Amino acid sequence: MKIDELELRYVTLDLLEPFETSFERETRMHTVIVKLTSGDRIAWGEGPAWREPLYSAETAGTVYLVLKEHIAPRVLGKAVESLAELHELIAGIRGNYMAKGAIDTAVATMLALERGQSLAAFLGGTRKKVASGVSVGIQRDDEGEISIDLLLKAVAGFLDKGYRRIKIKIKPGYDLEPVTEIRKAFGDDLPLQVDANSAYSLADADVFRTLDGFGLLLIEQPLAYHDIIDHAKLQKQIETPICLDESIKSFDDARHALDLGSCRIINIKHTRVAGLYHAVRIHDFCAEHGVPVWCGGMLESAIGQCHGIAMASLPNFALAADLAPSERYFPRDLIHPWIPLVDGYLEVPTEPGLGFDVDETALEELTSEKLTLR
Ligand code: OSB
Ligand code: MG
Repeated sequence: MKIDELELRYVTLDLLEPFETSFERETRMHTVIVKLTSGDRIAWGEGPAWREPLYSAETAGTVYLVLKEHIAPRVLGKAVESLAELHELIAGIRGNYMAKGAIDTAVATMLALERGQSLAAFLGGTRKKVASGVSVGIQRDDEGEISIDLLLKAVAGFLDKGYRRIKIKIKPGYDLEPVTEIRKAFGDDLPLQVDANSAYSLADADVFRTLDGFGLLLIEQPLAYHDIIDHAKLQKQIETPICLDESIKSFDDARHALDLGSCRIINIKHTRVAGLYHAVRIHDFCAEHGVPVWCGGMLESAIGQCHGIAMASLPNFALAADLAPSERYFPRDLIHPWIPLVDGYLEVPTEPGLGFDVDETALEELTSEKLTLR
């Protein structure tokens, strides 16, 4: 497959509701969409890095720049027959995982398309459907005060829609109370997990020891975004599995974390680890070591959701994903028709490539900057 042309687009998507984590409250998603042309075929990639470097060091701006200045010159005009070959071309570029993830997802989708395979089949997926979970942000009332009542209403609404698992965002001072209230309202059987997005330190171990009493599926990224040492110390002090998100940016990060006992579960976001190629390697390594993984999300567009669904069809994606239909996130999205939620599951497409049609009218309207490179 020859990489003939790359079109880069800086895209902003309004969120239906603000999404608040321990690190920010956002009303718009900023992402980069890549359109890859090879002969008469096109395939789509996404690098969903957000506007500010608050989740990781990357932003939509750096993803756009690195694709334009550093990745495109290395891959344009090249013949690429596997994801391994793509990653050889860009391996010299340090960091910039989401920028690499954007080209990786486009190339993976194109390779699948060329072989007449669905992206899921191309990656080695086996599941026919993926359980959909929902990540519920911190809720505020009209006065701007954090509201547990609104949180409980939001959770009830998602459970009504059929979502299979609830994850809530926590931060210091807002942790034991929301978990207690959710358990009171929905019972001990509700599959529930929490995500701290790096808001705590080892000095907060007591909070996590108390959370042990609530039967959580996992505690996601309690400590610093680059840490695996303190997480190992914390994991020794608590029963609930720690799940790493931000800290795992590469295969070696995953290997080191399992070596040290920093976590018992890994959240794989393919774009956080430079794309599907490394995501599958991490999946396989975790499977060999009896460590379950699940597919996280960045509130990416439906294009990125499709890449995630394909990845989450691999066998060791054992927990519900942070993947959901467009209606969960955006008033307008980039595919048409939207992915449906069926009894709390997302069906894995079997058509060649992405399995959904990109809505190029919506894409054009939501693009603030674009560039075609040959
Ligand atoms: O930590 O998992 C996270 C969204 C943006 C950045 C980081 C995270 C999240 C989510 C939302 O939790 C997951 C989703 O529904 O896409
Ligand atoms: Mg997370």
